[in-house]
Amino acid sequence: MVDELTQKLPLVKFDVVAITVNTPNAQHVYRMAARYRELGAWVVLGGPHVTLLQEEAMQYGDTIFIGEAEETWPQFLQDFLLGQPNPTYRCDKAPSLKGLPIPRRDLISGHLFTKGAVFASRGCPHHCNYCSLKKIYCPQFRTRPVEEVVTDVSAIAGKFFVFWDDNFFADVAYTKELLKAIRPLHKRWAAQVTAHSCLDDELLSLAAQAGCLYLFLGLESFSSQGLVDANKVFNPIGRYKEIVDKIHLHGICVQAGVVFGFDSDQTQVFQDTLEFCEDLGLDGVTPSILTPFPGTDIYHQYAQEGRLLPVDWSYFNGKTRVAFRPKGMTPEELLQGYNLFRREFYSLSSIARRLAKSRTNLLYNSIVNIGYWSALV
Ligand code: B12
Ligand code: SF4
Repeated sequence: MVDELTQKLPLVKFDVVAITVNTPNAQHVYRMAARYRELGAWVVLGGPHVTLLQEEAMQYGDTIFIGEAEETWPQFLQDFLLGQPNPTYRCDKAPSLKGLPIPRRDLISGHLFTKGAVFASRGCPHHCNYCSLKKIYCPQFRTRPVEEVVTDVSAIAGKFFVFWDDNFFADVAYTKELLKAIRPLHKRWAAQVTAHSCLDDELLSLAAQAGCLYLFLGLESFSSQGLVDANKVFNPIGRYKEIVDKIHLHGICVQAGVVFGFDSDQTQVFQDTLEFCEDLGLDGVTPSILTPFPGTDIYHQYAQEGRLLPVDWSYFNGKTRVAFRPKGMTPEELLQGYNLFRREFYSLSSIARRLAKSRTNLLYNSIVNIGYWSALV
């Protein structure tokens, strides 16, 4: 088990090399796959990019996995041991999330992000048009049995972990039950949720009692038209302030996701967004550049309109490059505006203004914000 964020790849001969491919790292993975094939390994590719672009991935792997692999991976291992692996394994029906093995976290080296990752559910009931989730998972939203999630969380050695569910509050009744069950474990955690579910005071109170440190809210845009562009009209812009205040009242920090580059965004969007974020007293923002991942509605729309730039997959990282021609500005203006927003939002003056409003977990919050500031100066 190798995580390239923290480890170097050992370039020696293995029997099987299995790699997850996301769009921004696809070219890199294909290069690594070629090297391992030269060394004599059977290379297996799976993950979002493979599921989205099967024919492309087939050129680089000996076997590819399409979709979820809980049931197809054991089948592959059996076939491989018999010397008859198939070129393709496809998930045709949604695998159950019951009885999943507890991850061997002892095999993970170094990185806290992955050592403390837990999932309670899979999928999301919404259909935002820039999100590839509906294309990479079977359509049904599913949850794991509460007691199995408790066992999984208990197995984490450290105090902190992240629920990496795409929408942790998607099934409110299930989440409430789970929160009550993890409360006695006395851990601290974070999760990604949709803003409107945070109008539920009982849910927030249970989250706080169960050790929630911060919630990641996909606010995405402060313009109604921006949310129409994103097919995310369930985000109640008019109630953002009420929602953020409620979360803070429960002693939980708010990290917001914001996306720049929607069709209605003009260059003024960066300054406007900064003012909104400061006004809300947001503890943190993860800004992204809109990215038309293959398989998404916006990918098809921009392809039809001739707005995809002739660039390779490394441009699809949402952080340092632009992969399409926005409507209301040039690609260069989008990248510059995004960078300006990051610098301004994590400037010392903005940090001071925001934390004075938030007054939540001030020690933790100051350390995180100063960390961002020092990374940018
Ligand atoms: C956790 C996470 C992160 C974490 C990763 C932490 C870590 N070190 O693991 C962080 C925050 C760092 C991150 C970063 C990014 N992420 Co991310 N992330 C996720 C998230 C929420 C969960 C992934 C996960 O672990 N799932 C749990 C595992 C068990 O399931 P799975 O990955 O879906 O895999 C299943 C199948 O795909 C298959 N499978 C997967 N890999 C393989 C490999 C083999 C060999 C086999 C057989 C099967 C197989 O089997 C699994 C079980 O069924 C997903 C959303 C999602 N739900 O998938 C987005 C997601 C993967 N991320 C995405 C993106 C865009 C990014 C970023 C570009 C964001 C950004 N702008 O910075 C970066 C890029 C990182 C990179 N270099 O690739 C997109 C990818 C889209 C795409 N086309 O590639 C996703 C799908 C989100 C989305 N809604 O679109 N991410
Ligand atoms: S709410 Fe989040 S996870 Fe769900 S479809 Fe929209 S962007 Fe994807």
